[in-house]
Amino acid sequence: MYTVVGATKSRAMRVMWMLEEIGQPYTHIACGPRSDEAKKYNPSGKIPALIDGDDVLTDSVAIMHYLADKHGALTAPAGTPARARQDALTFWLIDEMDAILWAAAKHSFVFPQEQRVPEIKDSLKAEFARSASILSERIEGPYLIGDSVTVPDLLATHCINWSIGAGFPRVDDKLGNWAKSMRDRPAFKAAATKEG
Ligand SMILES: N[C@@H](CCC(=O)N[C@@H](CS)C(=O)NCC(=O)O)C(=O)O
Repeated sequence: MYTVVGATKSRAMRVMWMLEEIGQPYTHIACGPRSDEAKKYNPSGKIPALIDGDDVLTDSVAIMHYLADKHGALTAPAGTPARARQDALTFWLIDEMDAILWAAAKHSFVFPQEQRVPEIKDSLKAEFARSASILSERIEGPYLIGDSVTVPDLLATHCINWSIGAGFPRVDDKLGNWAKSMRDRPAFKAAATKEG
Protein backbone atom coordinates (compact mmCIF):
# COMPACT_ATOMS: atom_id res chain seq x y z
CA MET A 1 0.00 0.00 0.00
CA TYR A 2 1.31 3.43 -0.92
CA THR A 3 1.45 6.37 1.48
CA VAL A 4 1.26 9.96 0.26
CA VAL A 5 2.97 12.53 2.44
CA GLY A 6 1.66 16.09 2.10
CA ALA A 7 -1.45 18.19 2.51
CA THR A 8 -4.26 17.78 -0.02
CA LYS A 9 -4.01 21.49 -0.85
CA SER A 10 -0.44 21.16 -2.07
CA ARG A 11 1.31 19.41 -4.95
CA ALA A 12 0.54 16.18 -3.03
CA MET A 13 -2.90 16.44 -4.66
CA ARG A 14 -1.28 15.49 -7.99
CA VAL A 15 -0.01 12.22 -6.52
CA MET A 16 -3.32 11.44 -4.80
CA TRP A 17 -5.23 12.13 -8.02
CA MET A 18 -2.84 9.89 -9.94
CA LEU A 19 -3.34 7.05 -7.44
CA GLU A 20 -7.12 7.48 -7.68
CA GLU A 21 -6.92 7.38 -11.50
CA ILE A 22 -5.01 4.11 -11.48
CA GLY A 23 -7.16 2.59 -8.74
CA GLN A 24 -4.35 2.06 -6.22
CA PRO A 25 -5.23 2.31 -2.52
CA TYR A 26 -3.12 4.62 -0.36
CA THR A 27 -2.89 6.08 3.08
CA HIS A 28 -2.38 9.79 3.54
CA ILE A 29 -0.18 11.72 5.95
CA ALA A 30 -1.64 15.19 5.65
CA CYS A 31 1.28 17.31 6.80
CA GLY A 32 2.28 20.79 5.70
CA PRO A 33 5.45 21.92 3.94
CA ARG A 34 8.51 22.23 6.21
CA SER A 35 6.63 20.50 9.06
CA ASP A 36 8.50 18.09 11.33
CA GLU A 37 6.40 15.30 9.83
CA ALA A 38 7.40 16.27 6.27
CA LYS A 39 11.07 16.42 7.28
CA LYS A 40 10.88 12.80 8.45
CA TYR A 41 10.48 11.79 4.81
CA ASN A 42 12.29 14.57 2.98
CA PRO A 43 14.93 16.47 4.98
CA SER A 44 14.26 19.59 2.90
CA GLY A 45 10.70 19.63 4.26
CA LYS A 46 9.28 19.73 0.75
CA ILE A 47 6.08 17.87 0.00
CA PRO A 48 4.92 15.62 -1.53
CA ALA A 49 6.69 12.34 -0.90
CA LEU A 50 5.48 8.85 -1.72
CA ILE A 51 6.33 5.90 0.50
CA ASP A 52 6.45 2.64 -1.42
CA GLY A 53 7.72 -0.13 0.83
CA ASP A 54 11.26 0.80 1.88
CA ASP A 55 11.51 3.57 -0.70
CA VAL A 56 10.65 7.21 -0.17
CA LEU A 57 10.26 9.12 -3.43
CA THR A 58 10.03 12.88 -3.81
CA ASP A 59 8.86 15.44 -6.38
CA SER A 60 5.24 15.30 -7.54
CA VAL A 61 6.01 14.89 -11.24
CA ALA A 62 8.73 12.29 -10.67
CA ILE A 63 6.27 10.36 -8.52
CA MET A 64 3.49 10.62 -11.12
CA HIS A 65 5.85 9.24 -13.76
CA TYR A 66 7.01 6.48 -11.42
CA LEU A 67 3.41 5.40 -10.88
CA ALA A 68 2.53 5.79 -14.57
CA ASP A 69 5.46 3.61 -15.65
CA LYS A 70 5.04 1.06 -12.89
CA HIS A 71 1.34 0.56 -13.52
CA GLY A 72 1.41 1.16 -17.28
CA ALA A 73 -1.24 3.86 -17.12
CA LEU A 74 -1.67 7.54 -18.04
CA THR A 75 1.49 7.52 -20.12
CA ALA A 76 2.98 6.56 -23.44
CA PRO A 77 5.58 3.81 -22.94
CA ALA A 78 9.07 4.98 -21.91
CA GLY A 79 11.59 5.08 -24.76
CA THR A 80 9.09 5.93 -27.48
CA PRO A 81 8.77 9.16 -29.50
CA ALA A 82 5.24 9.46 -28.12
CA ARG A 83 6.70 9.51 -24.62
CA ALA A 84 9.27 12.13 -25.60
CA ARG A 85 6.43 14.33 -26.92
CA GLN A 86 4.46 13.75 -23.73
CA ASP A 87 7.53 14.61 -21.62
CA ALA A 88 8.10 17.76 -23.67
CA LEU A 89 4.60 18.90 -22.72
CA THR A 90 5.15 17.92 -19.08
CA PHE A 91 8.39 19.92 -18.88
CA TRP A 92 6.76 22.84 -20.69
CA LEU A 93 4.04 22.86 -18.01
CA ILE A 94 6.68 22.82 -15.27
CA ASP A 95 8.57 25.71 -16.91
CA GLU A 96 5.65 27.82 -18.06
CA MET A 97 2.99 27.22 -15.41
CA ASP A 98 4.28 25.54 -12.24
CA ALA A 99 7.43 27.68 -12.03
CA ILE A 100 5.44 30.88 -12.49
CA LEU A 101 2.92 29.94 -9.80
CA TRP A 102 5.73 28.90 -7.48
CA ALA A 103 7.52 32.22 -8.02
CA ALA A 104 4.30 34.05 -7.14
CA ALA A 105 3.92 31.89 -4.01
CA LYS A 106 7.51 32.63 -2.99
CA HIS A 107 6.90 36.37 -3.26
CA SER A 108 3.56 36.07 -1.42
CA PHE A 109 4.22 33.84 1.59
CA VAL A 110 7.17 31.44 1.14
CA PHE A 111 10.11 33.86 1.30
CA PRO A 112 10.80 35.83 4.46
CA GLN A 113 9.06 39.20 4.28
CA GLU A 114 12.24 41.15 3.53
CA GLN A 115 13.00 39.03 0.44
CA ARG A 116 9.55 39.38 -1.14
CA VAL A 117 9.14 41.58 -4.20
CA PRO A 118 5.35 41.84 -4.58
CA GLU A 119 5.72 43.98 -7.74
CA ILE A 120 6.88 40.89 -9.63
CA LYS A 121 3.40 39.38 -9.42
CA ASP A 122 1.87 41.45 -12.23
CA SER A 123 4.54 40.22 -14.60
CA LEU A 124 4.04 36.61 -13.43
CA LYS A 125 0.30 36.90 -13.99
CA ALA A 126 0.87 38.16 -17.54
CA GLU A 127 3.34 35.35 -18.20
CA PHE A 128 0.86 32.77 -16.89
CA ALA A 129 -1.89 34.23 -19.08
CA ARG A 130 0.37 33.80 -22.14
CA SER A 131 1.04 30.17 -21.19
CA ALA A 132 -2.67 29.54 -20.64
CA SER A 133 -3.48 30.91 -24.12
CA ILE A 134 -0.88 28.65 -25.72
CA LEU A 135 -2.27 25.64 -23.87
CA SER A 136 -5.83 26.59 -24.77
CA GLU A 137 -4.94 26.75 -28.46
CA ARG A 138 -3.37 23.32 -28.39
CA ILE A 139 -6.42 21.54 -26.94
CA GLU A 140 -8.25 19.66 -29.69
CA GLY A 141 -9.94 16.78 -27.92
CA PRO A 142 -10.98 15.77 -24.45
CA TYR A 143 -7.31 15.36 -23.46
CA LEU A 144 -4.06 17.19 -24.14
CA ILE A 145 -2.58 14.22 -26.01
CA GLY A 146 -4.59 11.74 -28.06
CA ASP A 147 -7.67 9.94 -26.85
CA SER A 148 -6.68 9.14 -23.32
CA VAL A 149 -5.75 10.95 -20.17
CA THR A 150 -2.01 11.28 -19.45
CA VAL A 151 0.17 12.78 -16.72
CA PRO A 152 0.22 16.27 -18.34
CA ASP A 153 -3.58 16.47 -18.12
CA LEU A 154 -3.37 16.11 -14.34
CA LEU A 155 -0.44 18.51 -14.06
CA ALA A 156 -2.07 21.19 -16.21
CA THR A 157 -5.38 20.96 -14.35
CA HIS A 158 -3.61 21.21 -11.01
CA CYS A 159 -1.74 24.31 -12.18
CA ILE A 160 -4.95 25.94 -13.45
CA ASN A 161 -6.67 25.20 -10.13
CA TRP A 162 -3.66 26.65 -8.31
CA SER A 163 -3.85 29.80 -10.45
CA ILE A 164 -7.48 30.27 -9.43
CA GLY A 165 -6.57 29.85 -5.74
CA ALA A 166 -3.71 32.32 -6.14
CA GLY A 167 -6.02 34.99 -7.57
CA PHE A 168 -4.54 34.92 -11.06
CA PRO A 169 -6.76 36.17 -13.93
CA ARG A 170 -9.24 33.63 -15.26
CA VAL A 171 -8.11 31.45 -18.14
CA ASP A 172 -10.24 31.61 -21.31
CA ASP A 173 -13.51 29.67 -21.51
CA LYS A 174 -12.09 26.91 -23.69
CA LEU A 175 -9.32 26.11 -21.22
CA GLY A 176 -11.59 26.76 -18.23
CA ASN A 177 -14.21 24.31 -19.52
CA TRP A 178 -11.53 21.75 -20.26
CA ALA A 179 -10.18 22.08 -16.70
CA LYS A 180 -13.71 21.74 -15.35
CA SER A 181 -14.17 18.50 -17.30
CA MET A 182 -10.99 17.20 -15.67
CA ARG A 183 -12.23 18.27 -12.23
CA ASP A 184 -15.46 16.36 -12.90
CA ARG A 185 -13.55 13.09 -13.06
CA PRO A 186 -14.44 10.85 -10.10
CA ALA A 187 -10.73 10.32 -9.38
CA PHE A 188 -10.17 14.07 -9.02
CA LYS A 189 -13.15 14.39 -6.70
CA ALA A 190 -12.05 11.43 -4.57
CA ALA A 191 -8.59 12.92 -4.07
CA ALA A 192 -9.75 16.52 -3.60
CA THR A 193 -12.17 15.59 -0.84
CA LYS A 194 -9.55 13.79 1.26
CA GLU A 195 -9.18 15.52 4.61
CA GLY A 196 -6.10 17.62 5.22
N1 LIG B 1 9.04 20.28 -7.74
C1 LIG B 1 8.56 19.86 -6.45
C2 LIG B 1 8.19 21.07 -5.63
C3 LIG B 1 7.79 20.68 -4.21
C4 LIG B 1 7.43 21.91 -3.39
O1 LIG B 1 8.08 22.97 -3.47
N2 LIG B 1 6.38 21.77 -2.59
C5 LIG B 1 5.95 22.86 -1.74
C6 LIG B 1 4.50 22.64 -1.30
S1 LIG B 1 3.39 22.44 -2.66
C7 LIG B 1 6.83 22.86 -0.50
O2 LIG B 1 7.03 21.83 0.11
N3 LIG B 1 7.39 24.05 -0.17
C8 LIG B 1 8.21 24.20 0.97
C9 LIG B 1 9.56 24.77 0.65
O3 LIG B 1 9.87 24.99 -0.53
O4 LIG B 1 10.33 25.00 1.57
C10 LIG B 1 7.32 18.94 -6.64
O5 LIG B 1 6.67 19.04 -7.69
O6 LIG B 1 7.06 18.11 -5.77
